[in-house]
Amino acid sequence: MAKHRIALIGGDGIGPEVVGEAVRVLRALSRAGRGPSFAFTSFPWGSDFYHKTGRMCPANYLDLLRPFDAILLGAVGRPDIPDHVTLNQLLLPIRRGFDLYVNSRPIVLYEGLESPLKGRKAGDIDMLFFRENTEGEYSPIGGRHYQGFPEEVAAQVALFTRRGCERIIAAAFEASLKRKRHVTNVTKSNAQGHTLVLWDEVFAGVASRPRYRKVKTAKYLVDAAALEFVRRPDRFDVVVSTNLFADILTDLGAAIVGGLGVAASANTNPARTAPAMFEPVHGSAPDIMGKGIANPVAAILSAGLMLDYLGEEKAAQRIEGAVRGHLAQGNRTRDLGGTAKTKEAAADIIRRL
Ligand code: GGG
Repeated sequence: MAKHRIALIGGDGIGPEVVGEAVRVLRALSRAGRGPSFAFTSFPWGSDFYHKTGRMCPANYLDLLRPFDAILLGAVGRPDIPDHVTLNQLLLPIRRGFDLYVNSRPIVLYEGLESPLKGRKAGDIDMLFFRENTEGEYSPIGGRHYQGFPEEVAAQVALFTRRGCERIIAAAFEASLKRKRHVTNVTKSNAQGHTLVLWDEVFAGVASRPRYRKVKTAKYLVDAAALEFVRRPDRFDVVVSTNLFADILTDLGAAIVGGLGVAASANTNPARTAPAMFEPVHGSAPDIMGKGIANPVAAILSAGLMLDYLGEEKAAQRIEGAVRGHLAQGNRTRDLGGTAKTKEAAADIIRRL
């Protein structure tokens, strides 16, 4: 049985707690015989590391991570360090440094979860979001001038390349072939007449490929998409959008299916040129750090996405099935209306594997 080499970066806040539980689930799968086998290596990177060294991780972090098959990351960010430092020194450089341009985020209303949207039940909301992950509004291009003076200026370039647009949009179309053959383009090209007009043109080009002739498409401006997520979320199946828009919309997506506690994500490069990274969508939640009450489901589902990526489809299905059972019948964590502690929720999922 192949041993998958997994790098663990718990990071900050509740990150190490939920990654710890995801690892417990993975270990339980291994023990169950015929399951996948793992070699885990933990990296103590994050805000504590920053206080000791002045950096969130060593300068050669990409070299250290490159030998792994995948990375499982918890969360980054702590109130005593500016958020733009934590994010720009750990999470974003891994996404960019390994060219993990696809950030896929399932948004599923599972049985047992209550949507704040009236009358929505399990199965009514089931989308797969594709977030462009390496450029757009997150491009690290810009700067500040006249710092501290009244005339201070700041500029940040939202950089869109034809190649960058094409590859994420193509990834969304490719995924739609295994779903309902429907892709929604979320844009704002009425206001952003350069970058997002390019984005829309590239979308139209990909949509016209013979391979995707059976794929239906829809287009929403991001503000209208936010409205429709609340009014008619069943209209969406595969959705593709830019780095920032998709980040915001997938939080809204999480909110309509029970919250960030169940929102998983995968950062991948379909050419598999480097290790992919899997992480819950949520952040470090410093307000509940160390209390043992964080919801481990998003991290466990992210580990499931990792297994699927690693070719362990059956094991991935077992994780998803166990999580479904837990959410439908088990004692869930407080954010989902239950009383379970982090470890109890994970133990319930392990029992259901
Ligand atoms: N799970 C990793 C984490 O801490 N995410 C919080 C966050 O702020 N992410 C920013 C982003 O995905 O753009």
